[in-house]
Amino acid sequence: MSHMSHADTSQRFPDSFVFGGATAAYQVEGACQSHGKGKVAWDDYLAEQGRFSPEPACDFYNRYDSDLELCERFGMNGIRVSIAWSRIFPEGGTGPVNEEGVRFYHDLFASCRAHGVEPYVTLHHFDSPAALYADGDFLNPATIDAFEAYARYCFEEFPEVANWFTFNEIAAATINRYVEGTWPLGKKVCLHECLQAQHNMMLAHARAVLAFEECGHPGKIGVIHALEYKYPYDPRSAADIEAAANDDVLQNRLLLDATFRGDYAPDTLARIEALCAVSGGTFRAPEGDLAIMRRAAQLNDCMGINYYQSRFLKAYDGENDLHHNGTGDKGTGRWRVAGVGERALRPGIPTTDWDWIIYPKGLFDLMMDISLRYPNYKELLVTENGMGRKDELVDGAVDDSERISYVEDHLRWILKAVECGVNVTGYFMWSLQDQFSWTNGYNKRYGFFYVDFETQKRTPKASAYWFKRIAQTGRLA
Ligand code: BGP
Repeated sequence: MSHMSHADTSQRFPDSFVFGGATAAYQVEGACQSHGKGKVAWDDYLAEQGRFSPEPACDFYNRYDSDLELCERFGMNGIRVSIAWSRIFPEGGTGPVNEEGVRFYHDLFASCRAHGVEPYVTLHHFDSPAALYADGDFLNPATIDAFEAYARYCFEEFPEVANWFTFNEIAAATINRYVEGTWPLGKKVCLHECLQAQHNMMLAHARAVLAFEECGHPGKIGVIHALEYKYPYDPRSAADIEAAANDDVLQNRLLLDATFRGDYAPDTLARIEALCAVSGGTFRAPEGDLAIMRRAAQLNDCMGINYYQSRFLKAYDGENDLHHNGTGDKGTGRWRVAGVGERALRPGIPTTDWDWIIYPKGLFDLMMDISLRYPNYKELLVTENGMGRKDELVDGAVDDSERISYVEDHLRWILKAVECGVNVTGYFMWSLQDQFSWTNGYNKRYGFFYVDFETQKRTPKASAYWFKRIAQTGRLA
């Protein structure tokens, strides 16, 4: 299913293609509440849960230079990092600046340069400052203002960064918080707050894009979306087709319309309103917001796709039934929301231990869909893709051939999209090194580099050696 014909294996990625690994500040840095950093909502939430600590994660705050050296040794020419907003503005908003935090990022970017690894920098990766988060986060217009000010500060302070992303995964940030309730201050099945927060974050993105333009920053800017292709479980069932369309709007369509159109197509808007009504709320997208978003839609330079899985949807009208598999006990996850749909597994399509459906063709289908529906898109990057595993270090080595197959299959479908004319310019595996996972802690490993969290020793996995050859030759085989 996922393998191309043999003829395709001779294909090359374009010379300028970026091959790298991805990180996020909170998942790698450690130093969560030291060196002047302000709190984020996760700090107290995780402490209360007592399951696992984000401190020191993989200690990137102190070890970034040796990790970048590893990138260089393994042929990577790019890295995704994020700036922790509360390391720059500990109180959130536009309060006093933490100079030590600013220096840290200058040093990090200088180290990237020294190792020939281009930094792709995200301004917000699930880590709004705690005070703003508690005050409604992006449902509160004050956070939108604060985000614009923070973005503007970074564009001016870090001219050495050429590639910017505003947000990482607005869908995850809102669905996990307002629908699944698995993130701090979580609520269950509050669809109207979920979709309103998505709109407000896209307005904040748009305002940051306009600020970028105003600053005359010579680099590129875009946003990163976590996309999943939504297939009807039974393509002949009108009810399943409806469920797939609902989940598509919830996860992808609001955000893609906002990104590339700057407003909502009539059928998107109708479905947003219907979903909001499911939880008894309404949706507000005033003309003033849309005017800003329409201007920004023409200024985005690129968009990142984080792709892990796709979904097969069945119609569902029973009791809401959500269970997040955050332990790796295969078969325990459930996602059934009345009036939206049920995310079902299909026999014959493999899943990870965390019940993530492995379906590489979905990435191709998404890229084709974007290029056809939004012909004004300029450039796509795969900013995350990878496989969570319970990797084990055996005799000083990690055999993760399963991960190699996963990545290889996805890279083949990316090449196929390139062959069909889609402009894809980079691939970042999630993740560079093993790191902290928001709701799974440390037994779900994703990295090229195995991390012993006691000693912080890094060991390249089989996938790192395999990827090195691809990064160096631009060829899959
Ligand atoms: C994406 C996030 C990452 C990362 C990854 C894996 O949604 O951008 O931050 O965590 O998914 O997810 P998880 O750690 O839940 O397995």
